[in-house]
Amino acid sequence: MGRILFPDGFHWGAATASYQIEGAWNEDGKGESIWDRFTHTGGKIANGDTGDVACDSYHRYRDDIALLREMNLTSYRFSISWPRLLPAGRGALNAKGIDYYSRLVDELLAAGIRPFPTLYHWDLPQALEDAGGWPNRDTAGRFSDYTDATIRALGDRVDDWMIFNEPSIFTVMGYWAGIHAPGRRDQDAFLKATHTVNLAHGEAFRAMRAARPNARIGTAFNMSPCEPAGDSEADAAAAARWHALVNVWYLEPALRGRYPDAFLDGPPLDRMGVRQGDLERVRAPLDFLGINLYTRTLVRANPDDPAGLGAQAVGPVGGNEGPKTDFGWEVWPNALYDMVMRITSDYGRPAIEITENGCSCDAGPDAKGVVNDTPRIEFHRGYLEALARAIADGADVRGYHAWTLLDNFEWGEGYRQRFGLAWVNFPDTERTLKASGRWYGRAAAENGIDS
Ligand code: IFM
Repeated sequence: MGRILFPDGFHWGAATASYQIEGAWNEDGKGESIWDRFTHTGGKIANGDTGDVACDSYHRYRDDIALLREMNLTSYRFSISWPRLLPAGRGALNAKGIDYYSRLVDELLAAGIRPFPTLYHWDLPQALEDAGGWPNRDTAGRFSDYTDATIRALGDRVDDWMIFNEPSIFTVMGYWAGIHAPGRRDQDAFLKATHTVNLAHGEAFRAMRAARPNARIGTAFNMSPCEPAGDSEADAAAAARWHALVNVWYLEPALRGRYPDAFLDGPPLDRMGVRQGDLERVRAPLDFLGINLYTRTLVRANPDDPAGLGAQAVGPVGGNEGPKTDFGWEVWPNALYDMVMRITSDYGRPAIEITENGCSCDAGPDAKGVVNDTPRIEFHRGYLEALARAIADGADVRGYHAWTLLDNFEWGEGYRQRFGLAWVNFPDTERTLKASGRWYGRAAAENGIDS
C-alpha cells in the first residue's frame, strides 16, 4: 500500500446539473424547459419520474454547500438553467432567476469553494425548441446572447466557466436516438444540431471573452477511449471513426476549425447545414478542456451501418472484463489514464479538468442510517490512481469532480440510479453523507489517497 499525492492547488470537487437537482420547475418566473415538457409527457422516464422537485436544491442549496464543506471540497461544478434566467430563451434576465445563482455563488465564495458553472447542461427553453431547437442555426445566436448576459451578471465573482456539458450526448440522445428531451429521432436533425452547437460554442466563447477578458473558459466533453473490439484493421479504423464522432466532434472544430473523419464519406457538410465561413466561426480556443469519463468503449466495423459511420459500439457500456456498476457500466479505471494521455498528446498538453467521474451504486442506509457504499469508494480510488499516473506521465490536470454530490434525477432512469456521495431520501429530500463522501472528504483534506 502506498500514498499517492496530487499537485499543490489541485481542485477536489463535486458536480451537479440544474435540472437534475434544483426542482422548482415553475417557480419565480422560470420558463418551461425541454426536460419539463419531456418528463410531463409521460411514458418517457422510468417510474414516470420528473425533475419537478428533484433534490429541491433551489431551496436547499445551503444544505448542498454544507455537504461540500463537510467534504473539504474546493470546487463546485453546477449548471445554470437557461429558462430560469430567460424564460422564453431570449430577452431580459429574470431577476429572481439570476438572484438564485448570485446567492449560490456568494455562499460558495464565503465557504472558500470555487464556483464552477456550466452554461448548458441540457435544459433548453421549450420556446426555442418550438422554434426548431438545436437543429435551427438561429439557436446559436440565442445561446450566445444568454451566455453574454450571464457572464455579465456573475462574472465579477466567477472566474472559471464551462460552455457546454457533453455536447455529443445531448445531440445524439435528444435528436437522433430520441431517448432524451426533446425526443426526436431524425439523423438529419441530429447532424444539423451538431453544427449549430459548434457555432454556438464559437460565438459564446467570443462573447464571453469580450465581456470578461480574464475569465477561464472551457467545455465539459464526454469522452471514452475507443478500443477496437477485435484484431482486424477494419475494427481499428472503426474505433478511430467512433473516437472522431464521440470524443472530438466538438473539440476539433473548436481548436482546429475542422470536422474530424467520423463518417466513411467525410463529414456530411451539406446535411449539417455548413455554410461558407462557418469553420472559422466554430473556433473556440478554450483555456481548459473538461473531461467527463465513466468507462471505455469497444467498437467494431459494421459495413452495413445505415448511418454512414461503418462502425458500432459493442455493448454493454464499456466491456465485459471489469466489474459492473449498478447501472451495468464496466468499471475500467485505465480508461481515464488512456483518455487523458491521448488528449495530452493530440492537443499539445492542454490544461485539463476532470469534470465528471463516478458510479451508480444502490447502497442505502442501514438500521443506523449509515450508507456503506464500498463499491463507490473502490471506483473513485481506482480512477484517481489512474489519473495520478497520467499526471506523473506529463498530463496537466488541474482538478477532479466526482459525479455527483447528491443522488438525483438520472434522466431516462429517473431516480433509480444513485450516483451521489450523499444519499437523498426522496421525496423529503433529506441528505446524508455516504461512506464514499467521508472517504472522498479525507482524500480532499490530504490531497491524496492510499493506493
Ligand atoms: O447524470 C449524468 C450527467 O448529467 C452527465 N454525465 C453523465 C451522468 C451519469 O449518467
